[in-house]
Amino acid sequence: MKLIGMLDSPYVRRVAISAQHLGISLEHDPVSVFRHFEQFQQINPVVKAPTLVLDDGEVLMDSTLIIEYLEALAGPAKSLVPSDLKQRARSLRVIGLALAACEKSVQLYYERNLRPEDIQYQPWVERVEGQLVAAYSALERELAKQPLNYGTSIGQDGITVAVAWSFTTLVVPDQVDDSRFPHIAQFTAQAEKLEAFVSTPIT
Ligand SMILES: N[C@@H](CCC(=O)N[C@@H](CS)C(=O)NCC(=O)O)C(=O)O
Repeated sequence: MKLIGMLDSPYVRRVAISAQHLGISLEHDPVSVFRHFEQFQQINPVVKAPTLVLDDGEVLMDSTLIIEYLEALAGPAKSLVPSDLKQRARSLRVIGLALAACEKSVQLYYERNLRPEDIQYQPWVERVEGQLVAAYSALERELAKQPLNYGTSIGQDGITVAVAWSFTTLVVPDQVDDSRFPHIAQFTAQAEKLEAFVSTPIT
């Protein structure tokens, strides 16, 4: 199976790290949705990263759906999401907040880097900035309430939180700082030392 997309995408990176923790080996092809648009189009006409090309040629997209497929392939014993319903709901909430933070960071990055300055719309920018801070504030409260599993027992919640924070601090560093979100920052610093993170560098 081939994972298409650059590791500076938090969505591609969470798939690559999750695959390692699920014990699944993926070939990685770092095709950029911007610099290699036409090459990407040949693989997936929608040009969305991540794209996963299965061995039989089937093409999947969207990180959450790809991870769902990889989870099914790995089997329930290796799952990165708890089976206990209460813990599962908590994990899904954390993942949802982290994915929202990724989405808002991507929107701000695109606004700043793709849209010409003279047609940027400040009320929209402020709305997105507010949503980004809201997502990280809620995550910070979640982590303060109950720490995330770490090390070999890191789950999909921990993977997605760490990937999101590393991405936001890389692309829109002015929006967040460690002192305001200490639990997230400390957790990410630890997670980034894990083998699957180190071997899947963001840049
Ligand atoms: N919800 C999707 C979001 C994927 C996404 O937006 N990826 C970006 C790269 S970070 C992309 O494909 N951008 C190109 C575009 O949307 O045209 C997921 O979880 O995979």
